[in-house]
Amino acid sequence: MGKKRSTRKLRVNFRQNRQARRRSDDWTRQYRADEDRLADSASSESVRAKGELSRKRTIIVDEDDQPRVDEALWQPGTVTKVHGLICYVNAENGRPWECTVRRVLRTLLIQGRAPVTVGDRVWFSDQTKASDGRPVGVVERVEPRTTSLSRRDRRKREQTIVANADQLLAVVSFAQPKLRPHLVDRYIVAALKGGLDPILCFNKVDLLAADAVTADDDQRQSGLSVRDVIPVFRALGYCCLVTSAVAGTGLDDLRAALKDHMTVIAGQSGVGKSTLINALQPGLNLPTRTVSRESEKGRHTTSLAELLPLDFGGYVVDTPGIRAFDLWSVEPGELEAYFVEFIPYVQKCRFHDCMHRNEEDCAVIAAVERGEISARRYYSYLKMFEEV
Ligand SMILES: Nc1nc2c(ncn2[C@@H]2O[C@H](COP(=O)(O)OP(=O)(O)OP(=O)(O)O)[C@@H](O)[C@H]2O)c(=O)[nH]1
Ligand SMILES: [Mg+2]
Ligand SMILES: [Zn+2]
Repeated sequence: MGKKRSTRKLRVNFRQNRQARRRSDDWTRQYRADEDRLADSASSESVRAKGELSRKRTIIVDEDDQPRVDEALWQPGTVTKVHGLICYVNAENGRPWECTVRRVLRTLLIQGRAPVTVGDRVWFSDQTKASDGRPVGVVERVEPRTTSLSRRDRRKREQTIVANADQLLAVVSFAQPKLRPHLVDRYIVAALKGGLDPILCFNKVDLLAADAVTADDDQRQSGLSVRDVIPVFRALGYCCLVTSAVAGTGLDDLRAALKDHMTVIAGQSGVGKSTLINALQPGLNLPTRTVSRESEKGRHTTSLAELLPLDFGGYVVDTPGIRAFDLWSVEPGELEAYFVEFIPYVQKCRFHDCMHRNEEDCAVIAAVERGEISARRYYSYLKMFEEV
């Protein structure tokens, strides 16, 4: 047993919400109806009626502001998928459970702007009795995250796509869709910001025949060809894998990079993320884009992020392609720290708060002019700077 954790009482505003949810299936609805009754009788929670619309509840929390672990009644697990109100949780023995999140916890998490997400380590209670023997449960507590890969969603709020992964595999393709190195730069920033190690995967190398590849705007601007892109990233110290999921190229290196890690696989729709995972572990049979779906423009083949165990060790999270990965909570002044090649120069700028855009005596700009920093990377920095 670990050290005894200090606890305190927390009052949580608890909104009344009795409408049936269409997205949840029957047992969820049944459970919701029972939840208030269960919670009212639980010793750690007390309910005080406060009119029709809202009331408060007192719960015991520890220093993480989370309900105290009850090892007698709860078991630990990892969230593999979230679909509406349902979280799919793998118990430590690998058994899958369908869980809802206890309402008071959901309220806490929403207040902290961190709803349960894929990769979260949780504690859940067994509610199988209430469901004719199906393994269903209720998430009672979420452990603090070690890392989080987040983006800014359409409502300009943080959306954590995956928690607790230790690396991000940023997948781009040489063609179909065409190579967009700027996206790679963006994924690197998001990974470093969230505490993940970036790995770069350049897929569909089989299409890298002379004229199958067309230059991207970024490349035209800086006069670089597709073949020049990878050496720049390699020189920065990033692991670059060159693969073909259909021809089997580079798969051993990819397997070695993923083994015993928890890796998020991110990249535009259609670059071949799911096809790559299937090539590494054929039994998974993840859906991939087929010719008949080719015409459905803008449609993603993978629609929900999902955590998948790998037989050779480790986990991957397949994610739906995101067209523009909008950075979340990166401050303009913080951005330079995520461009590793800028770091030796930033202290040599004349102004200590130099943003390396048009300031006088900027050492970063001088380094770009001397060719010591890739002009393409520098344009990427400017583009991201305008956004954040
Ligand atoms: N030529 C070639 N085609 C590939 C390769 N990898 C994947 N594809 C094809 O690219 C298309 C898209 O692959 P998916 O695996 O569905 O792409 P995805 O990145 O998972 O896409 P979303 O799930 O929509 O985000 C499919 O038709 C694949 O067969 C490759 O290495 N070479
Ligand atoms: Mg996919
Ligand atoms: Zn500068």
